[in-house]
Amino acid sequence: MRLSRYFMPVLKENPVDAQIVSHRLMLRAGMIKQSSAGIYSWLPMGFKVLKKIEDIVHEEQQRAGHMPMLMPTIQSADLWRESGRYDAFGDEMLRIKDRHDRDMLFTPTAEELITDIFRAHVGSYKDLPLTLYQIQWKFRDEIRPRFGVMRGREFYMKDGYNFDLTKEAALHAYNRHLVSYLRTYERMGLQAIPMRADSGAMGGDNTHEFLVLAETGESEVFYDSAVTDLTFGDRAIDYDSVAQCQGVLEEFTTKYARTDETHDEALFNQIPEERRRVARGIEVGQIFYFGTKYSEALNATVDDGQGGKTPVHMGSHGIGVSRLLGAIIEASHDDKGIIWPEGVTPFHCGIVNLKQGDEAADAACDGLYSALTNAGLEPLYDDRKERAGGKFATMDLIGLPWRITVGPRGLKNGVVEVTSRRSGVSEEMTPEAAVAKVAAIYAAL
Ligand code: P5A
Repeated sequence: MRLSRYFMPVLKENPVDAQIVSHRLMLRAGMIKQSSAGIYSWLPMGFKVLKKIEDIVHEEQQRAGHMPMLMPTIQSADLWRESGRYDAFGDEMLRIKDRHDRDMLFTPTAEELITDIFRAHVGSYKDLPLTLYQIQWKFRDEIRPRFGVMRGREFYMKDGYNFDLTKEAALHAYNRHLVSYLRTYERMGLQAIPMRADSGAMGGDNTHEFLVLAETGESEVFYDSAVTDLTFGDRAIDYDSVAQCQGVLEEFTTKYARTDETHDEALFNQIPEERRRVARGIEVGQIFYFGTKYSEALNATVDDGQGGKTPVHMGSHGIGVSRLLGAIIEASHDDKGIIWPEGVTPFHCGIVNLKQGDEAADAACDGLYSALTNAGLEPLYDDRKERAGGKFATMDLIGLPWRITVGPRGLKNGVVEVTSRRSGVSEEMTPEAAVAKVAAIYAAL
């Protein structure tokens, strides 16, 4: 993409109403525009990152054996009356009436609807286990929408639902989700720590939230600093293996890590003092096992193979896809702007032409652009007639992990400059070597 043709309405000034850095940077980089409180338009660059995050979520869900589908955003109130949550959800639910005066709502989550689909089509234990998921817009009429996409009213969520014959099988689904979430967040360059939490409106006793540590986080968290040493890495895991998933769960959840809702001061004080941490975190996901709560309420049963009918055991599992943009920026920025992790960057690298209109510089940039594109990468070429300082400031603000700088002086010696956004370190090399270097970095992901 040529920057001269791209719609990226960068703001020069700091927006006054944005209280946290991720919100400020998303507005300044022209990624989002507020349309009303807690509701945003996703401008091309914001949309691109949203899609990259969504792609990672899809890949990791399907790697774990979960099936993608899509449910409507507008639902009938009837199902929610059946489960008892129509009233229980309270003012957070956006209630709508259609022209026939029927009660409808904008989905805040979809346990009821998926259970209705299940009961209509699945009747036998032989069809289990089953895990379905979607990535779909949700609406919660939050009392205090704030921090941009972090606490929106309209937000994008991956929501998955497992159906199993027994509690043991459903707990395996729970563990499998925990493992796949660890992988998912790491691919986005994030450390998200599973912490014991409260199940709130979803119900059930088993639940973990995934938290990214950040001073601006809305949750207060308490943990043993040893949990931050754990990484999932690229270990091979068989998602069907009960033992393997259980092993990872134990590794990642045995040490003390809890949100304030479940914090236990006496237990916390058993951790050696130098490892006790009280901090803040951003909740980027949550997994639940709630047994037969919805299957009993909505009568979702299967024949158990022994002549009886039994309600299925269920859980649900959410990832805050749109919130993740904010969380990633909170975890990865400096005073000049965003620093995208390679896994989610909107463009793989920037090309800065120091002297637009100079024949050699223009030709070298065009050559780099096609070589990078041919290597399967997407460069953003700053071809504007602007001063070098302004071009660097824009690149630093939007945070592409790699920048190739091209100028007449370097070209005389046959070199361009490759700069890492994260370290700020620059290296001179031939244009061919620059393409090979950037291509190799992304090939290794
Ligand atoms: C799990 C999936 C659920 O809704 N039902 C289906 C379960 N869980 S949850 O914890 O309430 O939400 C899942 C994740 O969605 C994100 N999230 C939000 N993101 C932006 N703005 C909001 N107002 C908002 N509310 C929830 C969080 O990341 C949460 O973990």
